[in-house]
Formats: sequence, C-alpha cells, structure tokens
Amino acid sequence: PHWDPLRKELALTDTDCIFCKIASHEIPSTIVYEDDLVIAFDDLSPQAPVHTLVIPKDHYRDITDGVPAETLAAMTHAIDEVARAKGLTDGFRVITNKGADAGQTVMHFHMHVLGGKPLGEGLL
Ligand code: DGP
Repeated sequence: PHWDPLRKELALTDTDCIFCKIASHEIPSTIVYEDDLVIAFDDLSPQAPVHTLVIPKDHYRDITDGVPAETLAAMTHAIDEVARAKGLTDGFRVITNKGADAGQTVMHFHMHVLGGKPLGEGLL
C-alpha cells in the first residue's frame, strides 16, 4: 500500500501501475487464472516455455509490503491452478524479485511461475 495524498488514506490501487491496470482488465493480458484476490497472466517476454505471473489485485510494492496472509494463500492457490492449467506435472520454479539488486522492474508484487522444460539445479 502507499499513502494517497488526495484521499489521505492508504491506497490499494496505484493509478500509474501497469499491473493494477491488468488486474482491473483496463490493459489486456492472457489470463490463466483469476479470483477475487489474485490474477495470473502470461509474461510479456517469457523466459521459459511457461512463464506466468501471479499477482495480488491490490497494490503491494513487493513481498515485504505487508501482504495479508489471506492474499498470500490465494497466490499459492493460484500457482497450483497455473501449474494445472499449463500441465506442469514435472515441476516448476517460483521466483519473486524485490528491489534493485534483484532487478525488479514492475513495482507491484508478483511471483514468476516458470516451467515447461528442465530448468537446471541452480537458482539462477
Ligand atoms: P520483474 O523483473 O520481476 O519486475 O519482472 C516483471 C515482469 O513483468 C517481466 O518479466 C516482464 C513482465 N511485464 C512487464 N510489463 C508487462 C505487461 O504489460 N504485460 C505482461 N503480460 N507482462 C509484463
């Protein structure tokens, strides 16, 4: 959440955030799964045969931004739904970036679900 100076309250939508616009269907995406709390959609520049992003519909900057437990649970459920929809029966990798050293480019919390081929044993 971030402070909204006009409404003088903590805001859960950032009008300049591209993932907020995807969550509200203002910007189109290839949706893989959706419920009240989260949406999963294919990454624009896939790094693996399957590369889907799972995001909370509310705006949190990253995994450390006070994401409610209910929302985190909805995200893990969505990851399971993505794996099922994409046929990731042999496994997959989940990555989330926070901040500059991790190379986070979109400042709306998201988990990358990567799979569809053997990804190797290393983390990177
Ligand atoms: P990160 O480095 O973790 O912040 O990755 C952000 C990811 O978001 C990156 O893999 C590309 C993806 N992305 C950025 N803009 C869009 C968009 O407008 N639509 C979709 N589907 N993906 C996007």
